[in-house]
Amino acid sequence: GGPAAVAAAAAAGPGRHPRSGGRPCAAVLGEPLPALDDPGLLVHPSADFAARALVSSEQQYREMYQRSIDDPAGFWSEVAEEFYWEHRWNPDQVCAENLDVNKGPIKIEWFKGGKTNICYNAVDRNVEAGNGGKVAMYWEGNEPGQDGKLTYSELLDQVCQLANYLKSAGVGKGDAVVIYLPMLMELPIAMLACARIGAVHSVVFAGFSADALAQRVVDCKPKVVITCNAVKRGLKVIPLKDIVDTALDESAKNGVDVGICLTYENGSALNKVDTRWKTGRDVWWQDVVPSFPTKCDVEWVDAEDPLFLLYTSGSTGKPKGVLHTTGGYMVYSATTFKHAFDYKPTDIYWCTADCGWITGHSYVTYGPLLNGATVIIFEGAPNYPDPGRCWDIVDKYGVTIFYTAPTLVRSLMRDGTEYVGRYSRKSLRVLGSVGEPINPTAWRWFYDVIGDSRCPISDTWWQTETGGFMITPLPGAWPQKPGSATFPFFGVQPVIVDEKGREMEGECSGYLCIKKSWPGAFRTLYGDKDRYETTYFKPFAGYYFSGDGCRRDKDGYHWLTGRVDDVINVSGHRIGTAEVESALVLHPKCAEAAVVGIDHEVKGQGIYAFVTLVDGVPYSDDIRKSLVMTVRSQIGAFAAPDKIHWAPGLPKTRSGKIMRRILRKIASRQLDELGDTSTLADPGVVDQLIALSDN
Ligand code: 6R9
Repeated sequence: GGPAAVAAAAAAGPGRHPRSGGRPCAAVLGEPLPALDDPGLLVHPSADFAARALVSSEQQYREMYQRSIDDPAGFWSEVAEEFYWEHRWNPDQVCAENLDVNKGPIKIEWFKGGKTNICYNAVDRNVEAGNGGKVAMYWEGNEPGQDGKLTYSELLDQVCQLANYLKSAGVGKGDAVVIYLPMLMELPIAMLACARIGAVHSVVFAGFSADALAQRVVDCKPKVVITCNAVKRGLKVIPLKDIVDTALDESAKNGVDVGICLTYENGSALNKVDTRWKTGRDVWWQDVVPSFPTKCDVEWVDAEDPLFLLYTSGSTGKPKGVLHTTGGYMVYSATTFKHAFDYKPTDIYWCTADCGWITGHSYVTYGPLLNGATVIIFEGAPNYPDPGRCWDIVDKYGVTIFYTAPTLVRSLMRDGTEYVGRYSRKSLRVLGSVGEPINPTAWRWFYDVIGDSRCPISDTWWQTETGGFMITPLPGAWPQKPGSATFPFFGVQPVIVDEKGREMEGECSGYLCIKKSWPGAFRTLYGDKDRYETTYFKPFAGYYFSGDGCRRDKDGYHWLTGRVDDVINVSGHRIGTAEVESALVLHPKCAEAAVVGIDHEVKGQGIYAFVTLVDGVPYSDDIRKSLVMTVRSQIGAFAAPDKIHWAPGLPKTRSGKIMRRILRKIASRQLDELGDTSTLADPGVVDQLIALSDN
């Protein structure tokens, strides 16, 4: 692999190679990618849709795209002008960057010298423009019939009250606030309140376990943690406050004492009296926040001041705190939202993602509100009380843009069209997909059945690190190919490189990198600049390395083929194999663990764990269950292994490196493709593992 690969291997830590999954040519979910010259492949937007679209032809896109590449400063300045800046950026510092580790430290800066506030732009600006009476959010609870809404004026009042409370609690500019909430309106309210006063929010997905939450709290040392007492998902009540209590005890043992836990009473899930309470630290949201004034001055912050931290998985056990700043992220999340969904002020927009992930940051909260859109916040589970719930919600609110993940599409596809047919879905206009490659079969079902072959699908490729869409259809501008994310967004220069980091032209397949920065790019990994540079910029000097494989066809369409590092994508959630391994080996009976991803019909990928037990411990179903429990409590239920494969020994090289390539083949039962096993210290373990496959 050349110097780049060596650097990357070093970055990934001992015994790991970032591209050990290396399968940039792989098909998605076992489905072969369509033949490149298949004429039936193109799916055109209707003439009517295209005629009304913001970008209505490939020609128009090409001109705008070319301009964005030839004159990024001019292009992005014009976009930035659409927002309110308390102080304009320095015209000669629209963008300053160095993406080449050989030329010094990595640096990305946008709109330097500018002062603004994203909360002001997302909320106040809409009220001041006369749209205070427009609904900003509809909230749909877990139970059908349970709902609420907030206009932009009401949202502003609530954000201000919470912002004032936070200030009174001693939270100031640059302080961290951890938010551990389910999909209540209070979640985006909390994000916006932090942004308003210049505090840095770190939302932790409320499906993470106490240990995972504690780890994040210890890393970013928040002044306040915001949570609620409980949430109901489907028929299950999840006592979030108990989880937070455990996490905060754990953090305190690690030297991080959080002084205040602001707890929203989610009465429909659990009442006050049944909620565990620590007097002195815990405060009921409803007891304090409503008494604060509904006006709160905006803290004007520098374009490059941090906006939020969001932890994501990488190749090693420790989650990475991806840091986004204010100005560039604001401009980028807003403009990508507008174009990729061809947003119109009359749209009703629903993104099913949770605000605990980047999709919920950029495309539930910031992107839509910056455009003055009406968004739906859904607390429940998409198949509760039955698999028709999504379409019930679509009809109830007249949803026009529906943005979701392939895993949900596949799971609803499995439940059959009967539930879909009960609802009209006539309001739908644009569909969207995110989180993992969408296999052509799921794409067709989404398009034909959900969208009645009427709604273009925006298959948006992007990452926590990129802040916003990178490769995405503009729905009215060009025909789509089911399964392809199509072309780059304005200002984005994707390149496909080979092992040695050489850019490939035309039809090709390799590692997806980005040349030049874009406004939404993350600026660092919190507290770990070294890891930032080593993970993303050292593997291929001069480029941002995405960790994904990609193929480009002869028409220039991009086909994402999945991660090429040790990250598994389960239902659109990124999970590091090392994280799961670290969790497993915490089990007292587990000696060693090796985790690989396997194709999974609904989740996209499933987690397959090989474990060796400590000497003399026999494998049993109880052990299996408790191993799975360990992962649930270390990370969260969503990371629970789908399969535990007991391994008396693991295939290792003579230098002790686990050969994951072989484990992947055994896990997917591709036994005739094991390849060369002669370099193993003990080739016999392979046969032994195969023999134990069905245990
Ligand atoms: C937004 C988000 C990022 C990883 C990324 C890639 C996969 C996301 C995709 C996609 C193919 C798409 N991914 N969208 N792969 N097509 N439309 O999901 O962020 O959680 O950071 O995950 O997800 O593998 O590298 P994040």
